[in-house]
Amino acid sequence: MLREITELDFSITNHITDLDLIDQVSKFRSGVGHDFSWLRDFDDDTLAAVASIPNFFANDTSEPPSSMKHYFMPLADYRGDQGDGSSIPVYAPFDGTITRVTQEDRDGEGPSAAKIEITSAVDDRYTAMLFHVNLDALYPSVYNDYPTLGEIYTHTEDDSDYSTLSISAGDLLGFAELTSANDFDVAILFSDTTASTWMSVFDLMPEDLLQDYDAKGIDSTQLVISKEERLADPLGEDAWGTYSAGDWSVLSQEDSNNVDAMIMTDSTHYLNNTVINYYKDDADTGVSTVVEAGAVQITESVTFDAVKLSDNSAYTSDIKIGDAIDILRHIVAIKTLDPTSSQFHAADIDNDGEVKIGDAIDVLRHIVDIKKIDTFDLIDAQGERVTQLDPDATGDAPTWTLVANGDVDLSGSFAEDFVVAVDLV
Ligand SMILES: [Ca+2]
Ligand SMILES: [Ca+2]
Ligand SMILES: [Ca+2]
Repeated sequence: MLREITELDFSITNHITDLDLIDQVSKFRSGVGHDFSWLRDFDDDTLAAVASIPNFFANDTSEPPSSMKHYFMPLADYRGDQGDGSSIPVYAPFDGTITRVTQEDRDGEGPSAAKIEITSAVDDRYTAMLFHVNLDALYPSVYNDYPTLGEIYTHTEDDSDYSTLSISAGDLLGFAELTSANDFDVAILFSDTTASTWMSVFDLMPEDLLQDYDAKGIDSTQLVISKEERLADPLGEDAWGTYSAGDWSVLSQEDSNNVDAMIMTDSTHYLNNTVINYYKDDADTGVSTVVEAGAVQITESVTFDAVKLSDNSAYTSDIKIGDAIDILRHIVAIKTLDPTSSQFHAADIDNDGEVKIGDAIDVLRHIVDIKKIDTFDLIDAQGERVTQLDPDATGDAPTWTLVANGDVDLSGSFAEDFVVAVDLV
């Protein structure tokens, strides 16, 4: 289920990696890796020493032990024995500036690329931290490293050989270091003058990016374990270091590859449980597509000018005199229809691209039962009528809306069994 559509105070604008290459994502406040909440094991002297270092760590001591970041585990071909440091891209989630780069080791097992910190250009309270990245040569390998902290940490001087600290959302920062490793990780620190706390990148993700996870079967709300849930179900000492399925969400890679288009009946519902038949010049082309929860697969190429639904009970038509009047009003320019609107496409019954008297007559004929109108248009996101299925189309699956010809005021309705709410998919 998609999160309720709400205005985010701040949002990321780009995925941090290519979702087609990812098998699993760990949950915020999971038991993966090690405690990553606040510096509960630091003594007071050390805490005092790090307090003045910007974006050192979260200091919200109300958090129970958990991993307040997300680990991304690539597909099996790209991790562990098959892992390398040059296959899984890491992208900048938002516009910003590199504020720190440190060289990492992985759980004390030796060098493991860089941690890069990017502070937002829009709101500098937000800093993304991306771990284990083999950075592109554009960026410094060390920048603004922490000061030496007694025996705990030794400062490294800045790398002066770099081209830029300026980052745009979607910039390729480098590739995740996955040689003999299973995952890489991402954290977001929210830091104002009084407090700093870790946030889930999924709580900052706008709807269009969440939909890409949704398309892979990921319910993004399940990627965040709330503080209340974690307090009620604390992680034991033995939680760390072993794989636990409950800590991860698995992306479904097969399903998404099979979805070529999504069919909606209105802005909040997908068509469901039926078959679309494709027509050209009033004749059935013989091509049809099954629709399940909006998703269709396109396996054949066809040119068409209208579609019909195989199941007559899916839709209750409501073509009345008011629809004819809407067409006449458009013709005499009393109330013109925007040519990219569903109403216009509904009014253009013969799909010749114009709304004319012949369309009004078609509606009247339907009303007096001389000639039934039972065709629909498929309208793309730009408000254009779709006229072709292309099985070789690449890129994201387009979303098309079904519009009933003749029903200019869009008063017809789909039966409950044949639609599904967008947020339930
Ligand atoms: Ca039409
Ligand atoms: Ca027409
Ligand atoms: Ca109507």
